[in-house]
Amino acid sequence: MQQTYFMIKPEIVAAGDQKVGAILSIVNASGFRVTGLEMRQLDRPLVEDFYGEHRERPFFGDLVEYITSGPVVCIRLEREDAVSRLRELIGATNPAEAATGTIRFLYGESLSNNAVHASANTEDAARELDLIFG
Ligand code: FUP
Repeated sequence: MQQTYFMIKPEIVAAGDQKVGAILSIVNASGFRVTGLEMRQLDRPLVEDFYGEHRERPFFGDLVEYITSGPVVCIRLEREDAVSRLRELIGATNPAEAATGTIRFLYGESLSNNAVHASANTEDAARELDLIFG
């Protein structure tokens, strides 16, 4: 069993429970078990740390602004090969390039507003779960 971090981003939470519920249903139907779940508004220092690898990128300021703009749903997921399976399930970073049926294909609006986050690798999963859930 492996754990990964999944996050439903602010524009989806702001759109209401129906979209949040639909995304959780997709994840659940794909064999993931929810072992932690919390809706909360993340503060700026935490998000700057979370996305620290992008600190020097031109989009960093907007990214931090967006993720801190409203509540997100923070989720710990568990299944076999959870990290790579969840990345497959969410699709490419840019929804315009995401495979048909993936979560970003279905719910992403743009590269910056791409509905969800999933840890990129096992090291990031451990780091992100520790940052968010302690
Ligand atoms: P991902 O791991 O798929 O979430 O993608 P990245 O870690 O490369 O990027 C993190 C977030 O930064 C993305 F979800 C969206 C945002 N981003 C931009 O806004 N512009 C870019 O050019 C690249 C990423």
